[in-house]
Amino acid sequence: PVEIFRKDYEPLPHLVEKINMLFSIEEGKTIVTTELFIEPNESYNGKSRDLTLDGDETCVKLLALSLNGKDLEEGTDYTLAPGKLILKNPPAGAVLKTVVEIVPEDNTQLSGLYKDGPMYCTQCEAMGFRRITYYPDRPDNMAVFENVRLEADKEAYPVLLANGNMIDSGDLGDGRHYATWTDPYPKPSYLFCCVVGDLGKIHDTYTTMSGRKVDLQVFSESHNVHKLDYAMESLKNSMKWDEDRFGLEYDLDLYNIVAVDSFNMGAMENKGLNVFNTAYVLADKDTATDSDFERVEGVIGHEYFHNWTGNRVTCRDWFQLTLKEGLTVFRDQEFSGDMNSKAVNRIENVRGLRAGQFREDAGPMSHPIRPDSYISMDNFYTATVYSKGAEIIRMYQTLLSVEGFRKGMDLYFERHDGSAVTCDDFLSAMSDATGVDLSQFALWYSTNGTPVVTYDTKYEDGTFVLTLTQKSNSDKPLHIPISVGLLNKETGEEAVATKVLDLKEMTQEFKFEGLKGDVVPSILREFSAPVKLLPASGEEDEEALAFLAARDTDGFNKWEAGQKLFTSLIFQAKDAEMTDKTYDFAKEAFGRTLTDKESKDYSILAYALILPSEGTLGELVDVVDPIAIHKARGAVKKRLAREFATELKERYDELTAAMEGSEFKVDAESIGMRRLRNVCLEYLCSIRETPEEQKTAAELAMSHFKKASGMTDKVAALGALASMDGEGASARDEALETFYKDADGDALVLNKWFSLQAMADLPDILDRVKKLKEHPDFTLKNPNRCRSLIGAFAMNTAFHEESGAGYAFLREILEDLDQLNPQISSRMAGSLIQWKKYDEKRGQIMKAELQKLADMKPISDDLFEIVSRGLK
Ligand code: HT7
Ligand code: ZN
Repeated sequence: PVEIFRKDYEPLPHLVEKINMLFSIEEGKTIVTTELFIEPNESYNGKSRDLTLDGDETCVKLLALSLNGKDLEEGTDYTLAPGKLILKNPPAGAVLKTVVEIVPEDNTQLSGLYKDGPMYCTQCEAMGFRRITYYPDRPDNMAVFENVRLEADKEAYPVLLANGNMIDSGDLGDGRHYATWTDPYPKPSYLFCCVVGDLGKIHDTYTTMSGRKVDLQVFSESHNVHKLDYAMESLKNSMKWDEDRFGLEYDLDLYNIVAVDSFNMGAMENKGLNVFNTAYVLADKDTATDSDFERVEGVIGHEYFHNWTGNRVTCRDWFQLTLKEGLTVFRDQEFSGDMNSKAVNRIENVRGLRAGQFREDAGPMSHPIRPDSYISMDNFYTATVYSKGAEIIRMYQTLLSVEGFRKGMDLYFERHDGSAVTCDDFLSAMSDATGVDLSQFALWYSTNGTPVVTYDTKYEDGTFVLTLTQKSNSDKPLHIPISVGLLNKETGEEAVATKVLDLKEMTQEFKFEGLKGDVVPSILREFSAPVKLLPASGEEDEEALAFLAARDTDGFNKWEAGQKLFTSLIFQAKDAEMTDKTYDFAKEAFGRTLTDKESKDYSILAYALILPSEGTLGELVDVVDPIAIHKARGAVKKRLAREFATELKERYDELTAAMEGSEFKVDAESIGMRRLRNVCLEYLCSIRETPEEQKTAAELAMSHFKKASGMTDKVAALGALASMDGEGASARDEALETFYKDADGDALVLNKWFSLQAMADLPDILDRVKKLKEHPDFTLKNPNRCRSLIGAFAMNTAFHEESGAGYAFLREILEDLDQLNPQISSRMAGSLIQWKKYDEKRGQIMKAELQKLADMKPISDDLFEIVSRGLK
């Protein structure tokens, strides 16, 4: 495997400025013919004039090659090497014609052109185009795809789609037909797409802010067409939002989305032809949970927003990935916040960041948002590039204000529309548009790891002094925006409204004068920077946390204070025993939230009752004992459940009554009510010590299951039932069977059925998962199915069972999976690489399994990179 370095970037000596393509699709064989119009690249000042075309010879068979009508000779005119074709010194105005053969039916990697059920479709990001034909498959070659002609059997594949607009179509005789597409916007090969299949669709239109009518179509297999309406609604909302917030208008006459069952990631922003994993586009109340609906809205927005941040302005090279991904995640987060609740959205995003990105940044895959090297770029579509990248963009907005940020965005598009640029170009636009010096801020792009900010406080005679100290992997201090508000200790009133402090030194003092009395600081409001905030003393002031959990006016920090109290309590439960003092604070916060009848923000109440996840807790200690954390969290959960059993049931019943008879809706209030009621259910079902209690819990969950008004409640009930044993075992088995039957083969519902079982808290879970792996509905070939069973099991505490049987099981799966789909095997291997975080015995077993994978022959570059980093 070859490691590629950011520092080695060189422009291409020639650019393909225009391309024509012909796909002749037949069962078992597709012939791809291309014409590349090649010109010298003026920005190139290197020595070699040869042009390297990327091509994966393991799946692309070269049939013919000619330049300006003349057949080329291997050795004289070009050379072939693994992964490339080197064309000797092409003249200006050269037209290179290539003919290749590929077999999409054999493509299990789901990169390039592949077959999935009744359709052929492409996935080209990051380097899939080279699995279709020979081409400079890198983002700085932006070309006009002028004619893309698709030919296939008319009856089997009536729908022929590619980027842009269709300009011609017709019959070829002999039962075949064709369509020709053109895309006027120059684009890199990773944004190319075609889909050929038997699909149903829904159609709508959107009139843009300048009055242009755009046709919108969403395609899926015919039996799923009734689940496409929410995606269409979300698409129209996204289009309007981008106009209102950023003045960005859609630029083609047609916007197509296609739902695909087998897909490596969530979705893909191909110009004018997005491809979506069915899990992120199909949604109706009987098959999708509220979280699924939220995800559909977010991902539809995300891919749409890429049209400007990613497509119109793209990345110069793959090291700049966060330029488009961090920015677009930030945009989709802002969109979701505006569509629903800002505070809920922030809490959800930070929970995700801590569980995923903080963990990644503390392990062997830690890298800056702009990495310095890679072996397989697919491994760098990470939580760091995406979620931490979005936090960096959010910090620009916090530092420059919403208006300043908008000015920066406007300048960015003014300068770079139609080109492939770097993160430095983005920073310069932000800085030049606002006059703010961001040179120190640039360090965020090159610093890995999660910075720690410690705080110390002092109050004297009306002056409050806040001392902040930062520690990170950078030698020089980072520029960190810290949003702070002060609350009067006596009255709880806001003594100082939220203010952004520029932490630019290693240690810095901030004074607040003229106060009328002592204050409680609310620091890092709205989570203004992706850092860990800790008291300098090492001891959390629990009184202050209890105060903030009750009275903070910042929704995020109010929630955060409660989480910190729960965290203290869980660690006390783990190490020795819960202290009365901490328990009382946590109890007060829990009770107040549970009985808060004023707030209609039910989602916020629900999140305030949920204990920090085991993953987040694991991040706070040097050595993780997953079983001990699981037990301690469970102990706190059960104690609170018993303490508040009456109130929990009251709240549960109240919400049931309030929801009864009302129409099913997917709006913030209805989602919040379901969320809160399901949290109450979860606590109530955790009381299962005695056979009597087991019966009561099973009855409650079973009735919840049977009366469920949609998939959200069904999943909540089955989630509780799946872990029941003893007197609850028969209810568990009955519910699982009913759920399976009701699914009636629906792929996304079956995924839930697999994952709920894989995540259950039962003693024999590994045996159950092994049995499920042999289930006729299980296959390693479908990434969603694979994630739903194997991925979900790797998140279960049982995965870490002391004998190491869980680790061995995963390794065996990875051995098979790597032969089929390296992108998925390398992602799943992420569960083994954190071995240093665990106790000696566990860590050594994990490491030994990693070593077995490293010794495997053959091994994909993707898996090799993860495993070898993991072993270091
Ligand atoms: N830009 C898309 C990334 C993506 C991808 C990357 C590698 C392999 C397969 C992939 N499918 C989609 C998704 C996005 O961020 O919008
Ligand atoms: Zn993206």
